[in-house]
Amino acid sequence: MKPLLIIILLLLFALSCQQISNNKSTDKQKTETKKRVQVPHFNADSAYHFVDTQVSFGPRVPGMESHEKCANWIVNKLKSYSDTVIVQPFKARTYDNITRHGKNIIASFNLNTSKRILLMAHWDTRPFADYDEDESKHREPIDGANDGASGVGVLLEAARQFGLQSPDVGVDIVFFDLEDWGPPTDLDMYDEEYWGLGSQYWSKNPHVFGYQASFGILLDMVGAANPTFRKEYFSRQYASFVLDKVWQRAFDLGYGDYFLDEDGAAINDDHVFVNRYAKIPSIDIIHLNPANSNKSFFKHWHTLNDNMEHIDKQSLKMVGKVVLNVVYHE
Ligand code: AHN
Ligand code: ZN
Repeated sequence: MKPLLIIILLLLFALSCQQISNNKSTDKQKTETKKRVQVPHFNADSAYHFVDTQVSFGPRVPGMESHEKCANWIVNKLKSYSDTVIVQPFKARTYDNITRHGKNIIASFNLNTSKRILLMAHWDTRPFADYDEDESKHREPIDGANDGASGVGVLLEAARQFGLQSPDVGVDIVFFDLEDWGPPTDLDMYDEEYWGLGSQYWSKNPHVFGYQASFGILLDMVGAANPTFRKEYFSRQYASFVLDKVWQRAFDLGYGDYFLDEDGAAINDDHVFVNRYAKIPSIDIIHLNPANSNKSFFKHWHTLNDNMEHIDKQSLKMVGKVVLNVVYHE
């Protein structure tokens, strides 16, 4: 063979080798950028257990021993996942003109990170089963397995994951007290100010002066079987970009049958006060029936049947996965 031909062949060989190694390095870069976001596994058994434990204390009605005991349990759980747990005691007057004592409970992750996400649920339960079919029970307190405990259970499991694998952003979890002491429906004295007493207090007096977050997500009644989450009205008005972000994640995870692309009714829930007073754009992930339905919420809302029998692990898992995916992609 002629020396020139040999040189040309060698050059071609070298070039093709480089091509292969170039391809290899771009593949590597691709998997590395994909790998950068590692969303931890959400353990639904753990979340379910957290719901069950809250319910096992008894109704978490301020003033009752079960309320106090559950507060201590939540605080200790959070302290095992985060170095920064704050209990914010407050007084608030209920519709009956009685001063009640509440406690908002806050856990923070990545305190030095300025970009923050706020996650919320209420941990108290309703003192009145005013929608129970048995009228004689309308002044009895409820278990609140779904109305209260489900959101807290999901966020406690999220907190456990934040403790195990720190997200890039800062996260603050706030559990509001005294959400559900609004007047019994038969008294016909509805006023939005009677609801969400803990969130009203926190939104006007955040645990850290001047506290801000990029956005907030409230979980309320996320544990019933086959839930339907519709785009609640105030969430649309105040924080449509958050709805878009969260619903897109849910859709990508295959939960489009539950996170519906449908408008939901206006619910005066804790997020309204967070939007109005703390000015943090916040949405409510809340089980809502179609706007024309005669019952807005899940079947056992404010009845004695809102108990562990009607909590579905799959629902907790779905909501937990959506929340973790949102947080770890920020
Ligand atoms: C009412 O609309 C009366 N309350 C909405 C907030 C709520 C009550 N969430 C749970 N219980
Ligand atoms: Zn309620």
